[in-house]
This record gives sequence, C-alpha cells and structure tokens, in this order.
Amino acid sequence: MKRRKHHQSKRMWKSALRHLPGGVNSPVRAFAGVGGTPLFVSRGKGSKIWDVDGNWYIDYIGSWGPLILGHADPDVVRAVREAAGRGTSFGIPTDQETELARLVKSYFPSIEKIRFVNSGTEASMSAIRLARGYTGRDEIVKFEGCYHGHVDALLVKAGSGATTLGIPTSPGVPSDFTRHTRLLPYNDPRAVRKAFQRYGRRIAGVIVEPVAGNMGVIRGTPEFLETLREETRNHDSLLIFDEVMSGFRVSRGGAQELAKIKPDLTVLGKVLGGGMPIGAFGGSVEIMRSLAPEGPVYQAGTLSGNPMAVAGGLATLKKLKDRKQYKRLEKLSLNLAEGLKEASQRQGITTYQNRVGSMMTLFFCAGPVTDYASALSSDTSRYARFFHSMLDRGIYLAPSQFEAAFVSLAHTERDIGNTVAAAEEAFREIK
Ligand code: KE4
Repeated sequence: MKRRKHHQSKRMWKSALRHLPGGVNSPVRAFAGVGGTPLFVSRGKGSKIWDVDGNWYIDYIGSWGPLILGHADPDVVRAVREAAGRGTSFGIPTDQETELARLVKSYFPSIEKIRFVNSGTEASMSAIRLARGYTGRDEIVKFEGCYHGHVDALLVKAGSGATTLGIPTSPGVPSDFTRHTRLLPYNDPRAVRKAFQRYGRRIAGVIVEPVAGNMGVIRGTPEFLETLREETRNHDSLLIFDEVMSGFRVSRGGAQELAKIKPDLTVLGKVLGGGMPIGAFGGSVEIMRSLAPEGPVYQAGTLSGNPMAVAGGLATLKKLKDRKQYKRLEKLSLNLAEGLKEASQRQGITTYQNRVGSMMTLFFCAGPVTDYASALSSDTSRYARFFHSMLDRGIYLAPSQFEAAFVSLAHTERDIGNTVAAAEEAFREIK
C-alpha cells in the first residue's frame, strides 16, 4: 500500500499552532485522541474529501453529522449561493425562516413553535434557560457521557471532546454555575426514579441525548426514556431531548419518532443547516410563549435565522422528505456495520458495535456498551492504531473512540465495500 504524503498538512499545522489554540477551532479536530498531525482538507464532494496534499478519503465524519447529503450537495450549494447573492444577513425577518420552521414542525410534531439560533450549544443553553424560566425552578439533570455543547452549566462529565481530552469538568466554570446541575448515569431508570423521589419538585428540566453520540453511540433504552417521560410529567419538570446529532439523522423525526416519546422541548442542529451554522429549540406554544419578546425569558442573536443557513437547511430538509432516503441510509449503514463486524471477527479483534440508523461506533472492547463507564472501558490506543491504519488506506473516521461515524446519502455500495476491505487490512495490521 502506497504511504500517503502529508507535507502540506504538516506545514499548515505548524502555522496553525502559532495562531490558533491547539491549532484548531474545536478541540476534537486536533487528533489528541489518536495522536499524529491532523490533515488539512482542501475540498469535499459527495462521500469524499481531499486533503491539501491531494490524497482523497471516504469521509465518515461529514462535519460531525450535518452532511447527511454528503459534501457540496449541488442543491444545498445553489441555495446558499443564491441566498448570499440576495444579502448575507439582515437582522430583519425573512419568510424563509417561517418556511423552515413549518418544515421542521412537519417532521417533529412535538414542536409547535421553534426559535433558530447559531449552534447546538446555543440551542441547549437557551432550552435550559427556558426550562428554568418556565418552571421557576433551578435544578437541571443531565447524564454522564452526554454532551450538549460547551454550556457552562452542562460541562460536567460531558462527552465528546471533554471525554476525549479527559476533562470531566472544565476549569473556568465556577462551582456556583454547576451547583444546580445533577448528574446521573445514562440508561439507569432506577437512578432517575431515586433522583425524582428526592428532589423532583425542584427539577426544572432533564436534558438527555435520546440516542447518545458523544461517548460513542449508545441508544437510550425504552425503559430509560419512558421513565424520564413519566417522572418529568409526574413532577411538572420539562423533558428536553437534545437531538442535535440524532435529529433528521436516525429518522426523519429523530430519536423521539423512533421511541414514540413526546419531549417538552427539542434541541436541534447539524443536519438542520446541512453544514451551515445553525441550531434550534422548540416545543409547545404553552412553553415557548415564555420566550422574549412574547414572554420574560430572554434569548437573542444577531445572526439567528441567518438567510444562508436557513437556505442550506431548507435545501437539505426538503431532500429528506421522502422516507425512502432513510431506507437507503439504513441499507448502506447495515452493510457497513455487518462488514466491519465480520472483518474484525475474521482477524480476531475484539470489537463491540452500537448503531442507530446511519450513526455508529465501533468500540474496541468486548461490550456491551450501554453507558459512560462501559464506553470508557474501550482500548483507546488500539482505536488510535485502527484510525491511522484506516487513514493510510483512505478512510477518514472520527479521531476519537468517543465519537460517531456517519453514513451519508452520497456514500455508495462501492464506498462501503472499499471501507470493509480497508478495515480487514487494518485489523490485520493492528493485531
Ligand atoms: P455545536 O455547538 O457544536 O453546534 O453543538 C453542540 C452539541 C450539542 N448536542 C449534541 C448532542 C452534540 O453532539 C453537539 C456537538 N457534537 C460534537 C461532536 N461530538 C461537535 C464536534 C465538535 O465539538 O467539534
């Protein structure tokens, strides 16, 4: 196998390190979880990306979830280009924001009103404030290994980069800011019932990834999610589903559609913008009317509902309307998962796979992986060797064991076959 050259990436990395903290604008891109020098990308098209040295890769990150249609989808690019030509931002209402709201509501019946923001973090942060303002309570419950963006009050035993970098609780967050954040183990209905018994009436809301993707992929069990719904309802707390990653991804209506559970608030992002900066949170009219300017809970944003982001979102979500798109994603993803499992078995490598639709994680442990503790039992150094062995073979996976891999509608059966073949060689190499 021809070793790939990365001279330009190395040169750019040196320069980036002089100007950007850790050389990146988001920690997980720095390869801290797998070692080595990050690649610099020059362009993407469909399922492929090209680095600045001209090497191409089949991409399973897809910008960490947004690119369910693949890179540079022609309809998305055209829509964003045309929006830009009409003006990049106004800070004045546009009808397209209302059109996107209507389209999201048609996919998420639990959402009667929605507010657009600029990132998943902003959406989670705003949903927490709204839950506290609406209920008049302070306590928020989150789960170990779940990540809801870098929100001060939620950066406790967060997943994603915070796990990859081993920062269970970030410095810079005063203990006063997390005093009202209660942490419970994921997928533990008993712990949920106990918590509500002890302080249910003080809980403003529970925020959860119904399909977790930030400790690697772990599905919330039906009993866990149903217990959350029952206990929050019985104690007049709000159930907040963070579907930034799972929304429009695991199903057109997200994890709530699969689980048939109606949360009080839903947090969205990623696919919502098709690669453009956007987030959103929404719920019943009754709750959302507490939000400024209708109600007293303040929330605002210069670029919220930005025309180019909204255009990218409309173009993306319109292409997801036909459910057969999810049938195709399921077929491709199942083939990939099966292929990887069989290859690891043939090579005698212990792996455990979690997959929900087109998001999946191959854990390097015996499993089962059902919560943060079992995810952490994975052999991260073996994952790192696998990651680099796959990279050398033109397959770009998440540079961390505690992330998800995403299949897009631009991936082909040939991509999947090539990926499984590369994995067979990589498993052999890391034995
Ligand atoms: P952003 O602020 O990064 O747009 O969204 C935060 C967020 C909220 N909720 C969930 C469930 C999320 O997965 C995320 C962000 N996900 C990570 C990937 N694990 C983003 C990648 C990164 O931080 O660079």
